[in-house]
Amino acid sequence: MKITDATVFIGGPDKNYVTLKIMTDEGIYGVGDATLNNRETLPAAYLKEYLIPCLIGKDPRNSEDLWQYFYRGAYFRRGPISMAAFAAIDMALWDIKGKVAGLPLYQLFGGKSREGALVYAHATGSDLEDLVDSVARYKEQGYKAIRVQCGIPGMPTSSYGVAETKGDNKNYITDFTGATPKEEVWDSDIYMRYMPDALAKLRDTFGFDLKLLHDVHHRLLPREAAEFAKEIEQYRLFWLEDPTPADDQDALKLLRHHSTIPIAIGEVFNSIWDCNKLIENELIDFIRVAVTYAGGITHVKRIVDLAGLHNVRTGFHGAPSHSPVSMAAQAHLNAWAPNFGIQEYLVLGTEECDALFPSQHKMTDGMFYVSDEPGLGVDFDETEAQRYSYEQGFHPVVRLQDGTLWNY
Ligand code: CS2
Ligand code: MG
Repeated sequence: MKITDATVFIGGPDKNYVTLKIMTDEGIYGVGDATLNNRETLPAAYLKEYLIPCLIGKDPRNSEDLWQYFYRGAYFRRGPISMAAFAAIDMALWDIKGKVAGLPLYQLFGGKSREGALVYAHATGSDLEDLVDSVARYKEQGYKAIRVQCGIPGMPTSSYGVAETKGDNKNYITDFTGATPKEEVWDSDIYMRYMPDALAKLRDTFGFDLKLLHDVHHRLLPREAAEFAKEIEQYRLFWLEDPTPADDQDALKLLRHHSTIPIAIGEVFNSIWDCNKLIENELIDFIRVAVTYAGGITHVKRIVDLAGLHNVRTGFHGAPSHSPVSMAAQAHLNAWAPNFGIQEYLVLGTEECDALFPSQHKMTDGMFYVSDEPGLGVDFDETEAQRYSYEQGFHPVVRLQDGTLWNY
């Protein structure tokens, strides 16, 4: 079996999905995702200019050797752009492998460890009252786990993950179109003084059966993160996410001494080397890598297996920027992983999205049920794709009140 061609397309309904399609001489094709949010053209160029020419003529079933060929052959290793490009190839090769075998990918990983995978939605509110309404709506829809992000009184601009206007209950969209980044102002002290009472109000309103998650989004210093984690431990969050940047994998040691709150980190990581110390020292409870950002199924399976040795569960990233192709890959891993935790799931199922990426995967009542179609179980409609084109966007840039550049 040989690879004969491959194409890359950027675009989608309100999204710049980067979709790779690899064709073979037996008529079987595979799809992969290289959507690196707000930098989409870069993995697309890497694929078109460097990687696809090397794929032609190769046997698509040798996905491990091809992963090593691109990772070691790149010389300059790791980084989000190259790992997203490798990820797309890897997902497409696994898709082909599943189609050749006539099996859904979870069967090739070792079969199902569960029927449904728990997912969580993003509740958001410009103020606490708005957030309570948003949580109530998701609870009504059957979600058992909900992330809560709240507008903070006195914060100079809107905080992370917060609807700009009251009652704006669309899923928090992280794509910011525009020629340059929007600038936001952050104050950790204002946040740290307000959020504990907001979480207390949510527990008073919804009780403790509802799984609540909260994303600090890298905003606190390690010491602040330890103080904050200690203060909110009583509200029994399912997890506290990205309390402090983890470029320094030792940054969480202080927090772990002061709080038993479950910690989730990893969505910005792109290789096992970004998180192996966090996992081996059990400084986290959930690893948040995304199949697209972290080198594909082949590499993320390694991370999941390492995590499984150290009581760390999966909590794959699944923000609105994630393509149904990457979410399908994660769905198969979620069905298989013995140390599955939870899947972030922003309602992807719009009519346009389903038309562009037809699949039998189902999300209902806060649980995700993986498709039994061979391979990834998701397709890519090239005719439908002609409706879309790329629109540049940027993540916001964040500054402290004194102008210091801070973490978005
Ligand atoms: C967030 C993301 O979903 C999350 O946990 O951290 O939405 C993040 O803001 C975006 O993926 C950034 O592109
Ligand atoms: Mg996050």
